[in-house]
Amino acid sequence: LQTIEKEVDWNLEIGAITRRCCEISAPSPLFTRIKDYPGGRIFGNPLAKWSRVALAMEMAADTLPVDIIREYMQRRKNPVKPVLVSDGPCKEVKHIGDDINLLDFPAPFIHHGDGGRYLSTWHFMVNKDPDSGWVNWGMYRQMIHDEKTLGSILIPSQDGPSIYYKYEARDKPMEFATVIGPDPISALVSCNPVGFGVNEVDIAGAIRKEPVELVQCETVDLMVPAHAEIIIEGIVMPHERKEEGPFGEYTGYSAGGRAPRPVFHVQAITHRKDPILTMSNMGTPLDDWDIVSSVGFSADFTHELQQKGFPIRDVAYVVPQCSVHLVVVSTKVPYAGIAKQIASAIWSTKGGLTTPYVVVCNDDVDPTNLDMVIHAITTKCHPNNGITKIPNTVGHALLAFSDPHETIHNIGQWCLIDCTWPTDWPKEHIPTRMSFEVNYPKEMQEKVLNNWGKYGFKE
Ligand SMILES: Cc1cc2nc3c(=O)[nH]c(=O)nc-3n(C[C@H](O)[C@H](O)[C@H](O)COP(=O)(O)O)c2cc1C
Ligand SMILES: [Mn+2]
Repeated sequence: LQTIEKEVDWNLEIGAITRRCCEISAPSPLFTRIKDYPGGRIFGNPLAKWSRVALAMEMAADTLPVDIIREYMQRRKNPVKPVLVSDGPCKEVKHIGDDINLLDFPAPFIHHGDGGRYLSTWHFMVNKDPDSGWVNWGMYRQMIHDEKTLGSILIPSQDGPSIYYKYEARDKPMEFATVIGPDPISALVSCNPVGFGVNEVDIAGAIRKEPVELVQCETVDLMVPAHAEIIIEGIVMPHERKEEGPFGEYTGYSAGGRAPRPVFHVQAITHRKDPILTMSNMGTPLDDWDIVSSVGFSADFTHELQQKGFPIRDVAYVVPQCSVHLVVVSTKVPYAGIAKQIASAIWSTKGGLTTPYVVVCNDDVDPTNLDMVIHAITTKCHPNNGITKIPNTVGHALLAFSDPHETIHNIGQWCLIDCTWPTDWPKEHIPTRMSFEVNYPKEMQEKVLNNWGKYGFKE
């Protein structure tokens, strides 16, 4: 943590500082003097480093990403129900009705070229399925339109948005609550594609090893974490749209363009005394998304593939270099076609919808080792037979490679990069890896290692 007492401008300066912090792996900044906002505070890049996730999970700060993911998977197996409380810090100050002004918060203008000031970039939206009463948590950016309304991109394949479109089909308004400054684990889980019908709050409880305390909202029939910094409550009307975007996105580009999108009407704001506005700065790696999606997607895909009985070794949503759009699975290959089967299983999950590239390797490849993965792709993937393209699948408006038509219609494109040796090749046709570990007899390896210093090498 780096407390910044020098006055900073909400207009681009906070954005530029938080972006640079991501890129040079600097401490998370806490801004305590913000131009035009006496007393206002902003906390940036909450989980943009692996050490912060480790600390949030009460593990040693230097825990390796692969061990964080394994621990996460382990804890995820035992969901912990929330407990309901009657009051909490998020209720210290209440603004209802005419007393609401979103511009009272120092929402930063984050990237040059953004469509406006984004108030919600480290938060989650709570909403309820009208059929089952199930409640979803999901992090979806929110831009300030004016004192009392926000705008957001509601991508239909996402859980929270799909609920909105159900209300809209019935011509009904939808209640929402935005939770800004939740505990770090609840924020992380709200970014994970846990799937429709699964309670993010129970998974957050599992990872925290302690239930989340929930408190009733003032004006909508929803519960929110009692310890959050700021709660925004209101409704989204059916069919109403207002121009929103673009926004500097997780893909590392400005994305989504400016388009008519749903409008969030605010009815109440409650917050702590002197609340801290939390924010992330999406852009080129690493940022908070790279970390939280590495943890969440890797865990979800592993869970899915293990459930289906695939003989996998490890799954990495490209940990820890940058986790956008590519998953690597290393597996045993007991029969022909397993790579296609694994890719199909991944694409059938919620997270698979935003994972256009699936790389499948034999189990001698450590999927968290990018050098090995690139070596496998360039040497083992047959440029003609090894690549399977699935055209015109599910996509969304933020994918940088999409053409204009695909962007508007949420059309995706998927690609399997199969780096496993074909099972129908004669054994003698399969090349042997020429590496110290694989190629040389064990005795020779030991001899060389034992004599390493004697040869004159320092390391
Ligand atoms: C800072 C940040 C902003 C995000 N904004 C959006 C967004 O505007 N729209 C969206 O569909 N997903 C967004 N995401 C990704 C979702 O949080 C993620 O896909 C999550 O799985 C959604 O929850 P759901 O699976 O319950 O729909 C964002 C993630 C982060 C970290
Ligand atoms: Mn969900």
